[in-house]
Amino acid sequence: MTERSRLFEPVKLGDLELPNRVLMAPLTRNRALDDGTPARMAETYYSQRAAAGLIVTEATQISAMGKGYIKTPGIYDGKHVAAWRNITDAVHAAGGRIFVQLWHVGRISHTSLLPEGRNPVSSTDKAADASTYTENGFEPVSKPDALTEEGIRETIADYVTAAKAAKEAGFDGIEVHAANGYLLEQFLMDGVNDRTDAYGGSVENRMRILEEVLDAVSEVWPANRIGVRLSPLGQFNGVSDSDPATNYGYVVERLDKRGLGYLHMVEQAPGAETDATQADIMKRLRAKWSGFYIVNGGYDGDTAAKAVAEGHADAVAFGRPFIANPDLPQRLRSNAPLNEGDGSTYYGGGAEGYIDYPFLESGVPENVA
Ligand code: 8OZ
Repeated sequence: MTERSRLFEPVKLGDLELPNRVLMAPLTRNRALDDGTPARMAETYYSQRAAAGLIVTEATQISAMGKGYIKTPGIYDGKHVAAWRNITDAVHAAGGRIFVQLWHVGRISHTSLLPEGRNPVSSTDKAADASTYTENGFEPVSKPDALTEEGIRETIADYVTAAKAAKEAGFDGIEVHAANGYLLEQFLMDGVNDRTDAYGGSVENRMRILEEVLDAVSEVWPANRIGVRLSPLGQFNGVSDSDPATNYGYVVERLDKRGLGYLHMVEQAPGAETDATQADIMKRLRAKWSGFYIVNGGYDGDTAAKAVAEGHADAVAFGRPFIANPDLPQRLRSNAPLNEGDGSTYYGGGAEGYIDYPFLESGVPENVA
């Protein structure tokens, strides 16, 4: 077994000092108000988890058009900012650090979730083979309209609005969600993007919107406070790419030139086994990144420590284990048993399964620096 202590060596992420390499992955929990204001109890939820080296919030829509599920939070108006400010204050008071994940779902939405019943937008006008949660339960997503170039410009402006709101709300940084089948991945992946303009065709063109989003939010945040999340092997939400090694090789090389805070790689979907070919692709992509590298997907304490010890990753983001174990770093450090998560309360509901998972000893989060 690799020494678990490798996970508890402090590390610099840009100018931020992380006390450990056990990070909290973004986790959709569907407990926000209908207008996108995070619930009050999110202050408790996030501050309970402040021992994470870094918290990345649940995916948070940058605009009303960026929403794709019921009860997800937003970060684009004053009400959102005020509620998030209370959350970031609570996390900071508990000794933590927190980035907000900026999200636009693209075509993974439903007309009933969008302003004036509008169609979702995407790189394409073809509907995804996917479903989402609406007021009527789990429903197939609606057919999107392909964004016009003007629509792309408006969307980028929405990212800037959200990036500014994130600053006002007291976040330590932002993560641009370009993974898991949502808008930016709908552009990146050649199995979805069927455009013939400057935003489709070559991988250079397909990543243009991501580059423009990053250029735009870099006017608001220093590059080292901006992370990007990718899922090159992802097939979630109806996406596919014919050659992730080559296409994402290009994407990672280009992103590496920006001096970003980090690259956050979703290496595998929950429950999916990565085969040798896929593991090899992820290794090759990793080798193209010179900055801070976060991995996510199916790690436990031992495999995470090994990834850090071998230099595969600087830090490991844990998702489900952090839902059920607010003191996950302490538990991994002491090899303590983990609480089991209750899948029926992952998405939606109240305090149960959200802020009532027990700590090891006391209810007081303690930093593991
Ligand atoms: C689970 C349910 C709904 C959304 C992602 C934002 O996969 C999500 C998500 C996950 O990135």
